[in-house]
Amino acid sequence: MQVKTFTGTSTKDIMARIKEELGPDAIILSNQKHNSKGVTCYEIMAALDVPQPAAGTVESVAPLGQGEAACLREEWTKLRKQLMAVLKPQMDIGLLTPRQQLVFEYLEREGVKEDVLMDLWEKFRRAPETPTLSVMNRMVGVAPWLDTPWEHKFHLLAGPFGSGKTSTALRLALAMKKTRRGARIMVVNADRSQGKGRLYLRHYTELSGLSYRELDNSAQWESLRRDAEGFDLVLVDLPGLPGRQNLDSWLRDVSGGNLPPCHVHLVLSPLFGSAQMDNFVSRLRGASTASIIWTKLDEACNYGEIINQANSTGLPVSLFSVGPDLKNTLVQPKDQDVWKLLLRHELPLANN
Ligand SMILES: Nc1nc2c(ncn2[C@@H]2O[C@H](COP(=O)(O)OP(=O)(O)OP(=O)(O)O)[C@@H](O)[C@H]2O)c(=O)[nH]1
Ligand SMILES: [Mg+2]
Repeated sequence: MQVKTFTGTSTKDIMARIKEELGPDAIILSNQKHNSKGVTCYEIMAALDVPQPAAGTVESVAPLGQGEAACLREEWTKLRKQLMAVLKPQMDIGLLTPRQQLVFEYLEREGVKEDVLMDLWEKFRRAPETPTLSVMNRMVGVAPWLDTPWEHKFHLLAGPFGSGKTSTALRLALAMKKTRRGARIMVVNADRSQGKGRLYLRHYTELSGLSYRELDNSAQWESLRRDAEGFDLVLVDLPGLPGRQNLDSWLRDVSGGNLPPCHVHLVLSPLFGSAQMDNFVSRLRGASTASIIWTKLDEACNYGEIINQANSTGLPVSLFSVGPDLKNTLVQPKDQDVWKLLLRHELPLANN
């Protein structure tokens, strides 16, 4: 059995190191908290019941298959639960200021996950004098879509079926046309299903004087970069991916490896539960993922997933969608919008 003691000032960092060094099979033997010169330190002893490879043995590390990755995730979820069971009793809410306590209770009610709350608890404890909102602001990044200097002109909108990809692509194209006078915008439909969405997108883009293309086969994907030469912005509406498909491998297959450098924006809605959301994000997220667009905020009854996904992916929020209509429903996030939504259920105001 391999036993190791991990120390640090943040339980979240320690958990991450345990996962990295010992893997998902590690078990927690003990957990202690010390105070040294006013600083709280944690000491967690973890063990792994796996025989060490004999000295000189070269281990070959094969890439994980999708099933194995899912297994690993499940194991890690179990380990995280065990860790939380050990650590949670230490998260004494009574040690926070009354204002911090109130915020804490609200976030718990919104479905913010325990490990995220623990991280916040630590931040609050370290900064009792700092205004609560400025501590919280560091938890969620924002990259207002229209004002962000994106590196590439190709933007792919990916998300679960019905999450609002097509309507967001159209509204975004219209908003860009309005704010960037003279910008040459192309809207691309990569959804091969011949449903209503395709007609809707074609109809409205053509009506608005925007360029429209369809990507039905790998030859069209191959010529996309050339076709888009005269354009400043290309918005690609992707289909939802069935079953266990993974976006990166799907894109590699359909484009025949000819995908231009691009940003992928995840179009998600808080209507999905936490486990489902984690599943979507693990399948859709890749090296090119640049932001999260949150849709259907008007229909949701809680918003904790916005914080959970910001925490687990590190991705900024780039847009909010607050209704099904074409007009006045797309909002660029500002600093406090996320917190107004979580603490007061106040929808951000659209002005497009
Ligand atoms: N209430 C509400 N409805 C929305 C919002 N955004 C989109 N919708 C509606 O959700 C439905 C699905 O939107 P689409 O844009 O077609 O979603 P999609 O992701 O392209 O769907 P598929 O292509 O079928 O996967 C439509 O009826 C939209 O009007 C929103 O912010 N709030
Ligand atoms: Mg669609």
